[in-house]
Amino acid sequence: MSVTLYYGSGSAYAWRVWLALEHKGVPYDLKVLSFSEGDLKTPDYTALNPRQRVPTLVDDGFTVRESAAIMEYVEERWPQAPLFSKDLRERATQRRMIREADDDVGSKVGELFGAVFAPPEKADAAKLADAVNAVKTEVAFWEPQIAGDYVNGGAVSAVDYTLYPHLAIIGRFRLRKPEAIPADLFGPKLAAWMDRMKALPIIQKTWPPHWK
Ligand SMILES: N[C@@H](CCC(=O)N[C@@H](CS)C(=O)NCC(=O)O)C(=O)O
Repeated sequence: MSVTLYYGSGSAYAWRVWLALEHKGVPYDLKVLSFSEGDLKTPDYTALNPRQRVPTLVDDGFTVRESAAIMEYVEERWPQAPLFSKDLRERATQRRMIREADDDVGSKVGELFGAVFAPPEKADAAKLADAVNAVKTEVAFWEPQIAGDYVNGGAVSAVDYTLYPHLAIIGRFRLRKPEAIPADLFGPKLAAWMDRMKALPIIQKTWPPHWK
């Protein structure tokens, strides 16, 4: 069996797949691609992922792209250490959360990324404040949904592995522009969940290399 994950440091989408493989204890080869060196644009990588994005998973010659689809593939291919609930309705809720994490959290955090890392000539304080507020409004949706130590209750799931990478990058924004990111951005439950997630050995092991 040969499993290869094409990954890019700092990509929330690639990180969740790395977490899924680690969670399952699947042996894999991690290929770290560099965005700035053009590794995603090479003909070889484009053949695997015509959209030139990470992540891509290759399992014994079978290629899957799109991180949510990869997670579902990993779950079914290696059923040990489940990432999703066995209960139909709980699973539907998990999939809804994953979709919202990608579409709603991911897009708003992406806008904040653009505002925080804008070059000086494009820096726009009002746009930055709007982006912070949009993230604050979005994360408020999650505060009442934290059901226990992890988002769905007592066990870590695909939802935690999806949401955490989208939010962890905000720590990087804080390093770059401490004054722009309010201390109370996350509610108390979400903040405690973030700390719990960060302390997990699996998160430490997969921490984006260029953030260390
Ligand atoms: N919907 C895709 C999104 C993947 C994506 O946007 N990846 C970004 C990194 S976060 C990427 O590879 N961008 C290409 C680039 O920046 O050159 C998925 O879930 O896999």
